[in-house]
Formats: sequence, C-alpha cells, structure tokens
Amino acid sequence: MKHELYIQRCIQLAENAKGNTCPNPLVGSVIVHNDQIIGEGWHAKSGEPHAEVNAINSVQDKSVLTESTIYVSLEPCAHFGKTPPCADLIVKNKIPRVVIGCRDPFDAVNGKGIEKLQAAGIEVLVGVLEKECLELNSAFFTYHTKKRPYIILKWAQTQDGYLDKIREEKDNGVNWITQPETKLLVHRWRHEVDGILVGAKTIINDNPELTVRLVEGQNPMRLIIDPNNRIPKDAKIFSESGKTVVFSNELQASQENITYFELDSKKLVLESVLKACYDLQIQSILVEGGAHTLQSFIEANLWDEARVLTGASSFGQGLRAPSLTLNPTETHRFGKDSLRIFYR
Ligand code: AOF
Ligand code: ZN
Repeated sequence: MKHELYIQRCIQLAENAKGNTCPNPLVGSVIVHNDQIIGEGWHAKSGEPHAEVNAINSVQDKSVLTESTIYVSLEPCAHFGKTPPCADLIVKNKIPRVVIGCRDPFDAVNGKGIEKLQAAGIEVLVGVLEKECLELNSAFFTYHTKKRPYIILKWAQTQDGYLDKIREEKDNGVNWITQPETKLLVHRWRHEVDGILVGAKTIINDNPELTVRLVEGQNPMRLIIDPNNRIPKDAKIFSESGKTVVFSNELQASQENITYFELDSKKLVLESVLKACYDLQIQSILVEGGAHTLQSFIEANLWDEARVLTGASSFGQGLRAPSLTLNPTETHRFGKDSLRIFYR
C-alpha cells in the first residue's frame, strides 16, 4: 500500500514534464527514509538528467541513502545515452532497495537496469501500479514494443453518421459538424502528438494547414500519404512552419522542411508509412482523415485509440463515417457535441 502511494507520487512528479520529454518518456522518482520522503525528482527534458539523478541530488543528507528506498515509475536505465546509467548511480550511492513501476522496453535497457541492480545485491521490486505507469507513457511503450507509433484515429461525424472533417473558417461554419469551441480540443490533441497524418484527398479537397493554432505549442510533423503525386504544390501545408513528409510512389527532390519518402512497393502502404515513422522517431500520430485513410487503418487493425466527435446536425446524405465494432471506453459532452473515445 505504501509502495503504491510513493509510485503514485512518482507519476505525479513525472507529469510535470508532460509534452516536453519526447522522445524520452515521462519519469518520476522519490527517495524514502524512515517513511519520510527525503528527495524527489523528475525527467524534465530529453538530454537533461534522468528522474533518479534529480531525486538523488535533491537529498540534503546523502549519508542516509544507504538506509533508503528509491521509487521510480520506470526501470532505471543501464546504458550510456545522452546521460550515464541511472542503475550505476544507484549502486554507487549504495541505496539498498529499488521499487519500480514498470520495465523499460527500450532496447538498450529492457531488463538490463534491473539485472545491474540485482547483481549489485540491491533488493528490487518491479510492477507497483504497473498499469498506471504504462498508461503514463502509452506512446513510448507502443513505439518500443510494436516498433510503430501509437495511432490515434480522429473524425467528426453528424448525428446520422456522415463523415466530415472539422471545417476551417473559410466555410463560414456552414458545413461544420461540431461547434467552433470543439476545435480547441483538436488543436490540443495535435500539440500532444509527434505527427498528424492525412491522405492526399483531404489535402486536395480541404487544403488544411494541419498546424497547432488555438493552443500554444509546436507544430507536429505533417505526414501525407500521396502515392500518385496528386497534391498541388501550392497546398497550404507546404507554406506552414514545421516539417512535412510526403509518402509517394514517385520520388521527388526533398526541399527545406519537405521530405519526399518513397513507398516500398513490396510492402503495404501503411506498413511502409509506419516503418518510416519509426525511423523518424515519431512515437505518436493523429490520423485526421479522410474516410479512406481512416478506414484503411481500421481494416488493417492498425490503431490504438479512436476519438469520435459527434455534432448535433444531420446531413441526410454524404460520405459514411467509419464504424467501430467495439464500445467506447469514455464518453464526454461539450455543449451540443459529444466525444467518444475507443481503445482497441
Ligand atoms: C531512466 N530515468 O528519468 C528516464 C529514462 O538519451 P538518454 O540518456 O536520456 O536516455 C534515454 C532513454 O532512457 C529513454 O529511451 C528511456 O529508455 C530511458 N529513460 N530512464 O532511468 C529517466 N527518462
Ligand atoms: Zn536513467
């Protein structure tokens, strides 16, 4: 029970750095001596010290470390990356007990941190609030275990099940499915992922910017599937800040901020796209349409989460929205709109 409370505190600390650690995970750590927290730390940013280092540094009287327990939401690392191994630091400080939320699936660690600690005679307990610790970094874990990004499908549909994207201002709101305020939510989602993916048809029909505008934050990479080179050169995505990657069968010369990526003819399109995302260290993507692209992810069973917005209006006709055969895990209401979240 006490272990859980301290790991819970690790999770809370880790969340201080939400959105800032990519490609590294969120990690928190506390050090406990005689039932008292004597040190706390979290990983703030890739390249900066890991959570354990900050927690150890925050302890005033280091002499009691030899009688303390260190809690950490993720297995301490065993490798020399941008920083030296945390497992070595724990051994060096003679901390006799380590309680870990979950294992680190990153190839350079993956159990080696635990082994290092045990080999030094340290008592190690793994798996306290494991589910919560996994959820804290779902993109990181999916990326390292499945070797592809965490895939979030997103679409807006009418009451009667027709699909459209959330229209930009140019449409004067006429075709909007959801209320303007709901857009804020979508921009927040964009900010939280590494890449936004759409098919060529969405660029041709809607000419979207695919940027983060309504909330603070950097633009994620824009990923466009355009096998037959159909998207116009003056599409808005090419003039926006941030990087764009175009997946095509015909390779073109890359330019500043625009990379053309040749699809592997021996592989399925999505397989080739997701492999490229892995190589580009894109740990999470938001698939924003269109119908065909969303459907292809669903049919290939290549998705982790679907966020379906439903507006108050009905179209009576149009393009049918994709349908999922499972029940939503969460339902939220935003005024006249609703949001259902499905986890696969
Ligand atoms: C930990 N504690 O707080 C974090 C860990 O390039 P580096 O040196 O920063 O190492 C990055 C890897 O270290 C990352 O992929 C993940 O496996 C692990 N992150 N490990 O012991 C931490 N953030
Ligand atoms: Zn580390």
